[in-house]
Amino acid sequence: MIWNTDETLSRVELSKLQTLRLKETVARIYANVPFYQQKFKELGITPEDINSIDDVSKLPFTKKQDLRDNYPFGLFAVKQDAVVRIHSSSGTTGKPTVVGYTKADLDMWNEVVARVYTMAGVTSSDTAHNAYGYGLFTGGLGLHYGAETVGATVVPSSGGFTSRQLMLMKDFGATVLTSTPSFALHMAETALAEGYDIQKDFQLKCGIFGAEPTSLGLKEEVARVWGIHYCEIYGLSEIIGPGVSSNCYESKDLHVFEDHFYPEIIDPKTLEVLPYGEKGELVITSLTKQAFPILRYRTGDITSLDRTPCKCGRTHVRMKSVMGRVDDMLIVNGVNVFPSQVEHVLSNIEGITLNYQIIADKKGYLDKLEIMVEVTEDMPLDSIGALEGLKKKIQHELLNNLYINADIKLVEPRSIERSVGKAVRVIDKRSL
Ligand code: DLL
Repeated sequence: MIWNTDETLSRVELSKLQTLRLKETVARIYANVPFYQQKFKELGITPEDINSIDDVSKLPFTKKQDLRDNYPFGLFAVKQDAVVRIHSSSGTTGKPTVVGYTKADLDMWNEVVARVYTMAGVTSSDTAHNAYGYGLFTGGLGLHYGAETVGATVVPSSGGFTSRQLMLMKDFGATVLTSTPSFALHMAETALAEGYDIQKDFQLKCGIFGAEPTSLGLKEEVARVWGIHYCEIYGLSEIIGPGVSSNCYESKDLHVFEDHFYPEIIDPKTLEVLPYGEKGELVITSLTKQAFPILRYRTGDITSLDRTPCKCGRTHVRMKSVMGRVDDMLIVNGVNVFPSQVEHVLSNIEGITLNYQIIADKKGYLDKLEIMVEVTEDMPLDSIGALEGLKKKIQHELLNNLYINADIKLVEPRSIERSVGKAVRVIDKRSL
């Protein structure tokens, strides 16, 4: 089923709608946000220069730092009395980035998340157990109201308290699980350790997972261990929260809800717009947001776009699952290391789980990389021979596939601290 016929507009109709909405957004932003007035002046453009959706490339970029520089409400385009909700990103250092919503923005957000649930096959007959964190993070409330919009029963459990969550999931007969992929895996491990029979005790049919980069191996593991259909959701607070894109039953790539969020791919170094199919940084312009409209936001996420028709009937462009982040790349002794690539290599090795942490440190003048990985339950940690063999295999695969030289530390199952929100995959001690 398709939630909204706007998901199937012809490309010509879609382009007309995008043009109309872009012009409205640009006029509103120019009239109300001094930051953008200044940017337009620097580029020598006015709203009259924007006459078609293709003119988006004339507009200025927006970066995370711009939100910080205008903390907290400097980029809002409406007066405070029209703002009905605030969210913010956690940001480990400095000020968080703050975003605001009018009533109309919340309606639009609920609408796009309802599209996601519908893509995953969720209807009013379902019970959705929502284990995304509630609060300033957009995951909890975003997935919550989308589920209510399709009429599903929502259990707003938020993160943490894993044993209690499992009890509720079983007793309430949840058919849908919404959480980060790493937390879904942690829930399954806990369920097994507590003696649940996953297939008999739970009635899950699908899960809607996102908020963190995830390898195909980890996705397959989540789907396998729970015996469910894995649906991916992508989004970021600066654009709306979860619900910017998601995948249908026909494709692993994610339809971007282009009638609200206009995507481009750029080369992060030259800032040049790249053609469809090429990999680069995803940039998004909001087309309908009121409180916090944003032009050409540089997401930092690496992906590519595909405009070929999808069997599901939706015409919206598809993006590949995020392959990594422009700023997540570790440079270790000159070699570029993407955590998602490490995860991919690990996912093909038997005897270990996908619970791992990459620790970068200094040894004299050189960088040193340690990868801590949990072994599987059946791997005897006291068998020195087996462990040495496994360590060598991991080292060999990392070197062969990614040119990474790393020390491997094998640790017991469930010994790496679990996060209730996004998994912490990298600890860079060099910058401490
Ligand atoms: O993570 C919104 C969200 C909540 C998405 C729940 C999906 C589910 P932020 O905290 O602002 O918002 O973080 C946004 O998370 O730029 C990506 O780097 C990453 N991210 C989000 N979804 C995915 C995904 C929420 N499906 C940042 N795959 C984004 C990979 C993702 N990375």
